[in-house]
Amino acid sequence: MTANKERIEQHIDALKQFTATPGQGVTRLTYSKEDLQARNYIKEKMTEYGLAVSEDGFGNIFGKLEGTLSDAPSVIVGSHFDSVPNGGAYDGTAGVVVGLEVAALFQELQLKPTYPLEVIAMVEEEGSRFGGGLMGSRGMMGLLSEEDFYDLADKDGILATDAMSEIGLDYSKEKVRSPETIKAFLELHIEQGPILEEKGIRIGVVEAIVGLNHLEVTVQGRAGHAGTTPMDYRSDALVTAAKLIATFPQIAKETGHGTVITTGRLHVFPNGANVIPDKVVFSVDIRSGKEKQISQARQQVDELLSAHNGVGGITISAEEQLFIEPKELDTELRRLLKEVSDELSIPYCSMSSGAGHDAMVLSDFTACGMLFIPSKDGLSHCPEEWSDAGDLADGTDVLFETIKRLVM
Ligand code: HGY
Ligand code: MN
Ligand code: MN
Repeated sequence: MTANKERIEQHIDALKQFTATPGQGVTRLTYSKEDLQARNYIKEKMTEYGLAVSEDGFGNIFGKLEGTLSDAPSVIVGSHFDSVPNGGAYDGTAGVVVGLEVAALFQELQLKPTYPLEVIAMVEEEGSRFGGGLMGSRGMMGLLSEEDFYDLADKDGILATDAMSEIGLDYSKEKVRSPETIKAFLELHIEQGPILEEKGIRIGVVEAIVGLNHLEVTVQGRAGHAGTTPMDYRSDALVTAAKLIATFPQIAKETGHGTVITTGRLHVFPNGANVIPDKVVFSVDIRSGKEKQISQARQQVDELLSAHNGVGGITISAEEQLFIEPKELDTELRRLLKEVSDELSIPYCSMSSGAGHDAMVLSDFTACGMLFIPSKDGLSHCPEEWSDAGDLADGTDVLFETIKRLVM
């Protein structure tokens, strides 16, 4: 039985319509109108494929096919369905669509599993609205306390709980899932890099995922008139922020191959062309496959910030939003994914992930396996992000076969 490429394509095409920036990529922020549209579509398909649909207190969506074994742990397949601003149609969504396709194949073949099969669509993996990232999976595994969740607000001060109520979600529902209820988690994701395409290989079996450390830095200066304030009377927050950010590439280089540091988000206050910036808030995203390199880079960033703190009327503070060490994925699942790829004569290679994924959270609680499929030109987190539906179908076939062996 092979996956239905047309059905996969339909899901991708349908879901990419749910964007706040039509014509400029997919912007689907958590608990937004676009989230609700995608959520309703996913739940409708889950029902159509014979799954019992539920949502937890974070708004993660579950579609369950009961097994013959009562109270048995589930094999979960899926990914996240939120996006970065002006992102692509495949990041996260591809994994949810493949999960739906696996369920559709179980239905078509009238397979009754021994262990339950669950398809999952998680919220706020990107952290685009509420910061941090991996929120749905961290929350589900009890790593985000209820009070921290209730304090979460977006940059406009809208509470996550209010945003949930706005789209009809009930945040008082059960949030934490006990690890005993999960047998394994499998996620297909686009590679988001150039390796598979360059090698001409259609499947990547992920061995490990980089660790990451997210900070938010606030540089506080003093506002003033752009015309009347002499240069040596200024405490210009943006000039200092620019000096800090410009130093990061050097720090990354010094801490060794594979360390990357990115500032992707920056807000200037009050953001007037004729006003000396009073405050700048920016993100720092440090990653490496080696935990030691992350700590070294973080130490150097901290030293840089303190060297500029208190100089020329500027104060600097940093808040850590997330730290996750590098994760190795489950050995047995990696072996099984390779064995199945071989049996299906689908060429694969082993690789590690430079992107973070929900699997890195779940891997502390259950066996996790990940598959990559090629990204055209290695592009992702942009409207040009594209993957071939044929590769998605191949990935589905490997996942379907692997999951069958885990649940039957
Ligand atoms: O940032 C990441 O690596 C992922 O896209 N959230
Ligand atoms: Mn992403
Ligand atoms: Mn992703």
